[in-house]
Formats: sequence, structure tokens, C-alpha cells
Amino acid sequence: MLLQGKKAVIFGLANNRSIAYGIAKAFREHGAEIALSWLGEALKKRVEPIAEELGASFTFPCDASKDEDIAAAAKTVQEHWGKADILVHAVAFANRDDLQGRYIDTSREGFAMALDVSAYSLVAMCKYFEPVLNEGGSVLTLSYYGAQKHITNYNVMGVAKAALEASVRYLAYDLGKKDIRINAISAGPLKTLASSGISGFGKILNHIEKYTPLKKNVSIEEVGNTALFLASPLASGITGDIVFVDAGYHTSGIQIMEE
Ligand code: 0WE
Repeated sequence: MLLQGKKAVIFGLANNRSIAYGIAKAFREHGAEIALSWLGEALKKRVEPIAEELGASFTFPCDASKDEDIAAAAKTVQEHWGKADILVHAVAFANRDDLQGRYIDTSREGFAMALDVSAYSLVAMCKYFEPVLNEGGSVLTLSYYGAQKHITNYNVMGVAKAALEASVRYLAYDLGKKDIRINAISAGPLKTLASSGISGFGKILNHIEKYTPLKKNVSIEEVGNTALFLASPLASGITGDIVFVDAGYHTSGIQIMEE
């Protein structure tokens, strides 16, 4: 039981395929209490049964693009729990049109939207939750390899994830003074609500199965287990870092296939 009695606030769970679901489940299996956010009535209806299934303590509304919502979420958490130990940021959004075609065609508005929701929201969450987080606490966010290398169609999300990863390094200094750690998990591609409807996503999954050292795609359970480790005292010496849960994909250069 790595997280016995710890309290985790999780943003970005949409359904039982969400990476946030894999994380929530791993946390619960190791004794943590959890709280889940939802965005709008449609997602509330999906999140509430999952909250029930997982034995979540409570759910709360939050639009991560609104400071007021994040501030209200911090207040709600404080009213329920007093303090929390873990914050999970599993939130991203870009306009669908900006995830295809040429990056050069990204509009000023589309760029601002992607960076605001996918990168700034982490800064705002850390700011409003800092007084609510216990010493020894841990913040986690999710990134993707497109932050570091060009990936076809990932476009403005790659730039947003690059900002997110740099933010993790800067936030690590600010939060380090309070003995709060912050890290990102760079997950391999996963079939979730966020990736459904991305044209050519099946091709990406096939590519990964062929070219990763482990010859497979990763699961939300594998991401959940790494999140569990990073949130636990086992990772007390790790902050400001990006941990890849990608079956080794990012370590691979030229690969010559035998036959
Ligand atoms: O970060 C992501 C996707 C995040 C995402 C997904 C959507 C789809 C629906 C952000 N905004 C939206 N907006 C929508 O309207 N991933 C790591 C998954 C992903 O997305 C890709 C990928 C991969 C992998 C897009 C293009 C190419 C590869």
C-alpha cells in the first residue's frame, strides 16, 4: 500500500479508457482516497458512475481554462479534506482542425487555445492548489513525445506539450521549496476519448507495435503504475522530470529489421 491515507485530486478523467482512469485505479488499489473533476453535464453523467465504481470521495466541476473554476476546485477540496497530497493534471485540448494538415497554418487563436488549456492550466492548478497540498506532496501531468520531436499531425499540441514539459522544470523549483515534487509522464499513444477521431491514429498504433523495443503499445494500467510510483515516497528524489512510459520508443534511433 504505497499511498495509504493519501488524498489525490484528479483532473481529466472522461471514461474508463482515460489515462486518468488507469491512474485513479492504481491509486485506489494502493489505499489513496480520490476526488474526480468533470467538465459540463455530459461528462458529469459519465464521471459519476465511474466515481461510484472506484469509490471516489467526491466529484467536482472544473473547466481548466477558467481560473475561477480552478480556484473553486481548490476550495471544494479544502472543505472536504482540509489538505491533499497528490494532484493529477490529465488535461489537453486543441481544435481538431489544428491536429491535421500543416503546423504553419495554426491560427493565433488555435495556438492560444491549445497552450492555454494544455499547458497554462497546469501552472494555474499548481498556483491555486499550493496552499492545499501537504509537504511531501506530488503533482503529475501527462505529456507526449511530440513535445520533443516532430510527429505528423500532432502540430500545435507538440508545441503545447513542449511548454508543459518546460513548465514542469520551472514549477519544480517553486514547489520544491515546499517539498512538493512535480513530474510528467510521457505516455505512448493510447486509444482514449482524446485520440478517437484523430485521423490515422490506427496507423500510429501499428507503427509503435512494429518499432518499439517492447513491440507493443502501452496500457493505461502501465501508465497508472508509473504514476503510482511517482506519487509515492519511493520517488522522493525525483522532480522536474519527464518519465517515458512508451515501451522504449523514444530511445530508438535507426532500426534495421531482420527479414
Ligand atoms: O495529446 C494527445 C491528444 C490530445 C488532444 C486530442 C484531441 C482530439 C479531439 C487534444 N485536443 C483534441 N481536440 C479534439 O477536438 N495525444 C498524445 C494523442 C494523440 O493525438 C494525436 C496524436 C496522438 C498520439 C494527434 C495527431 C497525431 C498523433
